[in-house]
Amino acid sequence: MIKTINGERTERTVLPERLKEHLGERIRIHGSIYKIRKMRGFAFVLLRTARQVVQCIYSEERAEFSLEELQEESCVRLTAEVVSEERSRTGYELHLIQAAILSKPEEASPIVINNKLVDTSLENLLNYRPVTLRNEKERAVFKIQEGIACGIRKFLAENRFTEIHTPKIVYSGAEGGANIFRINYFGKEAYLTQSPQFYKQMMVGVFERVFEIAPVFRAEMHDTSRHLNEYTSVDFEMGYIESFEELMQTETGMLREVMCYLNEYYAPELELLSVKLPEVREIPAVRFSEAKELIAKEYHREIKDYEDFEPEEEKLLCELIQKKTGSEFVFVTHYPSEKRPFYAMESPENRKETESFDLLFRGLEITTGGQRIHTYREQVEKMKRRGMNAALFESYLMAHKYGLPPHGGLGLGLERFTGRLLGQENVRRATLFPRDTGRLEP
Ligand code: AMO
Repeated sequence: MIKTINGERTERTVLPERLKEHLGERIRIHGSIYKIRKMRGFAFVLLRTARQVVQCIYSEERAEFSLEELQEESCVRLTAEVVSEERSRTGYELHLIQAAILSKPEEASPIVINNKLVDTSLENLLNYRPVTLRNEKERAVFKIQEGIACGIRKFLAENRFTEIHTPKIVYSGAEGGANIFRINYFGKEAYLTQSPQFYKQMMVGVFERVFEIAPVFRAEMHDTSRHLNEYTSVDFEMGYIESFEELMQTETGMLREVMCYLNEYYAPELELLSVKLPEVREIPAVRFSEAKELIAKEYHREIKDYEDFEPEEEKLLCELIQKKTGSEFVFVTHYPSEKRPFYAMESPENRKETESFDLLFRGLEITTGGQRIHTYREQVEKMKRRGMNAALFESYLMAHKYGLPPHGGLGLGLERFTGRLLGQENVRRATLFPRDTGRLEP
């Protein structure tokens, strides 16, 4: 390989996605040996490349090396001829000529990773993540997750949002509750951020519309199928809104774009995982109090908690809305003030409710959002009513004190959304290296 002065690489190695353009040619390609299947007189050798598994044929007549030199999970650079083959998934296959072995594994993988599915417990799947993720279907989950994030970025950039990067070590929690990680910051108490809430609001005063896709931390004490201790939060915040419904409209547009983006650029992974993407048309909206009553009436359930949903109620509501409207998404609006953080704007017509919403998708909350209080006086008063010491939040309240437009935003859990989209029950399956109460490795 020769590197030219302007940094372009000149080499004969062909990218796997361009193999089709080289039918009949002798090429070089690199990857890992995924699977060797010996047949009578020849062998199928599957080469795992960055995105696809390429079918190769080893035959003694053609190859200038012995099949014994190849080992599963060896990294290799192969020389081969690209031959048209209808029976192969890609429409071609590689006839092997030479193989340079770049590395060999010390041991065989403790878990079989080269079958269609990794047939093991969730525990093992996560314990051996660096290898189990090499399975074609396992890694496709995270390719799709990449596609979701790219679709979101594309939509937000096109709608004049500025991408920002806010600190993860913070002086205070934004979301309330006990689920905050404390850290020792040079002798001072500090925290890992629960959300970029304060900073995205401050940045509305700077850029008007901002977004961030970044990790946040929640010291959840219980192990559930939907809680992680570290997750990726997709946050946006927009200024000069006239009502919180604008936020819901923006999220609807964003989800529509994500589906288009996945369809356009991630078809191989969608097919591999047999994913049926939901149609995003108008998303129905129902007030929280009405939703509670609706579920109680339709399913003959007693309302135990008037302030929040039980997980089962989220499932039932989604089922009901889908039956009535065909939508797999539903916005629930006007959550009780009691349950929303101090920055939530109360509804002018009923101060016990907030100008806020959640988005539920296939039985699970994936987003929380709403309009915020934007005046200093109102925000400080609400903090006082809640028994908070506003003086401790002066650096946040500086934004309000020196003028902020009416604004609001939302936070979407990337892993929850990915998991629901792919029909997974446990959010850990949509997390590369999950952190939960019992897991700090790998
Ligand atoms: P909230 O705390 O509701 O709101 O979080 C927003 C979204 O983040 C996801 N989520 C989680 N995902 C995995 N594990 C967890 N432990 C976890 N906790 C939350 C959910 C949830 O809907 N600042 C507000 C957002 C805003 O108003 O802009 C916030 O963080 O999908």
